[in-house]
Amino acid sequence: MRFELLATLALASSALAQTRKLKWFGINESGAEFGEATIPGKYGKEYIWYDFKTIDQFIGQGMNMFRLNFLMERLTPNSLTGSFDKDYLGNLTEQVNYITSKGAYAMIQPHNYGRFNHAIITDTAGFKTWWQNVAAKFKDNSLVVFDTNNEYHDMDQTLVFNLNQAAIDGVRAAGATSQYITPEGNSWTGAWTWVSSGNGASLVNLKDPQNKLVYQMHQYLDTDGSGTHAECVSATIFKERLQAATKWLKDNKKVGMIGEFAGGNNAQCISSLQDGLKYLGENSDVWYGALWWAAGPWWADYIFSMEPTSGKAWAVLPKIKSYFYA
Ligand SMILES: *[C@@H]1O[C@H](CO)[C@@H](O)[C@H](O)[C@H]1NC(C)=O
Ligand SMILES: CC(=O)N[C@H]1CO[C@H](CO)[C@@H](O)[C@@H]1O
Repeated sequence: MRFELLATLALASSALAQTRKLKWFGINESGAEFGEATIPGKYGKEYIWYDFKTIDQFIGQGMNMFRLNFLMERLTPNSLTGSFDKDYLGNLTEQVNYITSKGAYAMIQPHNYGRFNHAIITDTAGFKTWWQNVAAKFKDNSLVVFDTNNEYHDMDQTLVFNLNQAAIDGVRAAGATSQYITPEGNSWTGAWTWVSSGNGASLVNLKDPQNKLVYQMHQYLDTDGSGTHAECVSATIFKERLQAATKWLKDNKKVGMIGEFAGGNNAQCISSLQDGLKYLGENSDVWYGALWWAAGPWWADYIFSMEPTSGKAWAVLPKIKSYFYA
């Protein structure tokens, strides 16, 4: 009996390790974009990269995707089409190589809100070149995912479309053909406003010759959806805020992912997180997965910090991780 039980448990845990319900389960690694008021800033003073040991800890918890936050101005300090800063590119590359050597996905994510040096990017040709140059460095690594930009907002919708299309065209022109690309929308790419904001009607027309677009949306559970409060509106708010976007994905035969989500470590938020993740799993034909916001060495006592093992949200992980598995 005892041995049978152990065998059953061993089977259950190996099944847990093998059968993913959602393709992607991961986290935002945040720190290399810190200190944005100081460009370029110094490594270890204004900004920081990510600790490989914590990446191992997350992989040990079943995560398989890391969204690597960084700043475009630090990667190409002079202009969109300028040369790379060797150290910053070296650090980014080292992170990508470490993560993908473990079999996990690394998302290259300029945390720029559609801006460069604080001005909205209007040079779509330059943006295409930026992406072509960046993608050329990673074109042979199929575990890399390219995120066109973090959270466009307060921008002309046609420009947001054009920047996403320029990024896709730049990545493919670099010969990076096997990788997924995640377009993001205007209005902070919110899932709850994906249709009402006009993102859906506009971005449905993006074209990728490789057909590997995964629309990236973000969703927080507080009253204003900003992710700045530990409290969640209700135990079902996550699912409710995903419904219109889910319908849009299905109606248009697209796939999406939640690139940022979080809630405080309290009973209502935990219920809501579980309910929303369950809903994503039930709709895994159109949802590829979800990434927690956030980890990184400098978050201190931030409400959503999942940094192992001192982060306030580290204790949330065991309560949500099973929802990523069948
Ligand atoms: C990372 O950046 C630091 C300083 O910014 C630099 O000294 C170091 O060589 C970089 N690492 C790599 C692998 O390029
Ligand atoms: C929702 C959230 O936590 N947003 C944060 C994203 O990261 C930047 C800095 O990297 C913060 O300023 C935001 O508050």
